[in-house]
Amino acid sequence: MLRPATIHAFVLLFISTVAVHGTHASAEQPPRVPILFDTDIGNDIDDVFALALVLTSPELDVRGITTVGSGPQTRALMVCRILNAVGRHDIPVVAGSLPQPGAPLKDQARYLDTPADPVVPEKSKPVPDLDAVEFLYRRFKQEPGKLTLVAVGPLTNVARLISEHPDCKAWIPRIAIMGGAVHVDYNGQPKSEVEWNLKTDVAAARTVFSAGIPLLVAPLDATYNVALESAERKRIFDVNGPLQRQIQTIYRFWNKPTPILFDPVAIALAFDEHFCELKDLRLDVDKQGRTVVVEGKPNARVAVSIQREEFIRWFTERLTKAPSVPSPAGAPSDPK
Ligand SMILES: [Ca+2]
Repeated sequence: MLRPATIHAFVLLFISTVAVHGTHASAEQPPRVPILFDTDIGNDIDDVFALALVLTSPELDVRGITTVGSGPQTRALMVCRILNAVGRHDIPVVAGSLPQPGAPLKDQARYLDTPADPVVPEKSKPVPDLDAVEFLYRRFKQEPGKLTLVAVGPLTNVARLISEHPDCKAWIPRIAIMGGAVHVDYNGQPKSEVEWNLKTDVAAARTVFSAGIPLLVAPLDATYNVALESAERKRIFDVNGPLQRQIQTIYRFWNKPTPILFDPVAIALAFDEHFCELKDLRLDVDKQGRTVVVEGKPNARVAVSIQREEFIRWFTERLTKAPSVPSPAGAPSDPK
């Protein structure tokens, strides 16, 4: 039988061991990358997978999500519906203001008509009386030099931010973009191609690429081949957690078989470049929306290829996880 003094000593040892290991563990974790995420969720399916990657990546601290493209309010409702299902009500969602270019929303918006996941009450709503540009401006002003903007749709909101608030250029350390095509087309062939995001708002793309803000670009060169085949889709959907159920529901409305994970590559690049080969290039956007390599000081860190198998394996593994917990140091409680 242990004497009380011995038990006391064991308790003290246990507490000090936990404290030391706890401190040690947190000291080893690299700081998370704070991002603002601008998405045209609702047309192609890859935005849904990109949002899922955001939510399952503990390396990221998402401070807000904005929507771009036609029907921005509907797109914001889709984002909120996904956040509701996974309990991430801490993330502000703000719709872009009209007019917005781009293809109208069709089948995927029917996701909003499906019954909500019954275990989670509806809480997340788009922030009222605020548009994406004003929200982004306020966020960058609050934390100058700190926030990476990840843009995976047409660059309409980003260009408006830069044009309407040129002072914010100094506060944006970098913009990660899915867009453009440097050396290949959608089939990976060495052919000139106008990529969809840039084509949808060429003027906006020209504004952003000439703004002088450092760019991190995932063009077709590093994305055209990242197909999520049936075996990987099954692995993700079979998890059947709240997040995976949302993805699967929207995927069914998409009505096509094989997603190409264009946008998730830009998300991954924001915190881990090792899947891609990167080159520092000077990219211009011509009047047709083509990305052209020109002489001069590089304005973009460009992913020119990707280790497809490794990326798909990593991505699939990650999407079988539950979403990350909300950040205690995350978005301020006042969404505006
Ligand atoms: Ca997109």
